[in-house]
Amino acid sequence: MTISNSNSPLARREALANRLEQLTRMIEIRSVEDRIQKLFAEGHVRGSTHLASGQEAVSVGIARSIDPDDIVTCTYRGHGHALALGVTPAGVIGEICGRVIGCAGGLGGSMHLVEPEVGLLPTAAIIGAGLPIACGAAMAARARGKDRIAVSIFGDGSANIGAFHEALNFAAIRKLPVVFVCENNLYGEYTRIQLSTPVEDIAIRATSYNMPGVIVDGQDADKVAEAMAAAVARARRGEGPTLIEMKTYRYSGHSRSDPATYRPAGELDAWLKRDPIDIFASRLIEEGVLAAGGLEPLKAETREAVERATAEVLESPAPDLGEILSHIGAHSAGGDQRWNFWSR
Ligand SMILES: Cc1ncc(C[n+]2csc(CCOP(=O)(O)OP(=O)(O)O)c2C)c(N)n1
Ligand SMILES: [Mg+2]
Repeated sequence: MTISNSNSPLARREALANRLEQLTRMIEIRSVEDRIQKLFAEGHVRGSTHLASGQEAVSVGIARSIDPDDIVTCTYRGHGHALALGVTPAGVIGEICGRVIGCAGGLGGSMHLVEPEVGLLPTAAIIGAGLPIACGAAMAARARGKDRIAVSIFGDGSANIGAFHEALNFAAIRKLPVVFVCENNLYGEYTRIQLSTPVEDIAIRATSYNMPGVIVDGQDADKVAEAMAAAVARARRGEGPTLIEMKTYRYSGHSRSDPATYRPAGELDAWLKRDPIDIFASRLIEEGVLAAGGLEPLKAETREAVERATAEVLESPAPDLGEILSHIGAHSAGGDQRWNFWSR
């Protein structure tokens, strides 16, 4: 039995030190994404949503390598990162369904997940936006004499945005404690990487900014964590940023309206053979942490927990319209200090 069902983001984060919990969290992420897809079909979700099934090892590998006090920025494809960092399934599903139980009280929606307790800044729809913000968070930490680092997670397409280049340049010049993590899933919206990007490996761009550029098998949570540990240690030593490229793949289309018919035949099947949950489960069986045949019961147990969270969400009301103006500024009189990241 694991403690994934805890309602405390911090407790859920700390639980990730445990190998079985790491596997459970990857399964939880997959189950939540599957449930969100179904909630869409059932008409419970407004707008769009961007699933990251297939990329679970990146989320869990990162979350287990950093402290809850560190700061993370990511994008609309951030449900998995939020769960890995500690946001509860009800917090994520509730936010996507626009219910008060959601991690932003139902006001943010799918692309604006947030949890100050575990350092998750509000996720952003504007690609590349999180990179300079991570630099700012790192500068703030340094100015306050804190040991905190910032991690910015973004996609391969975002590596063609000006903010990517400005942020890497600035972080290198100032030796900022930032880890730039590019999730290279081969596509930016409906465009294959070769049609938008003249290099095969995003990591090579680190050379221009005189920082280490590392290519990692993003389907293997241990390899993700190993690369993260080196980059995090370098950042904490004051030696500056690292660019890590995670080679990974999203099983679904860009967003829920995209059937991904632009993918070459056989590509999805080839990636499914290197499924991050299967890879990690096999390793845990080898290590004796998981019983042979233990994966399916764990999946069933986790799916049930996600189902219970979904039921809780569907019982939760939508926020009052008047709430829209309630979190405009943490610094304003009566502002809710829970959202004031900068006082940390
Ligand atoms: C500044 C900006 N330009 C364009 C868009 C439209 N847009 C949304 S997602 C996307 C592709 C991003 O691809 P990638 O960075 O590889 O991330 P992925 O969706 O694969 O995780 C684009 C161009 C945007 N959101 N922001
Ligand atoms: Mg991409």
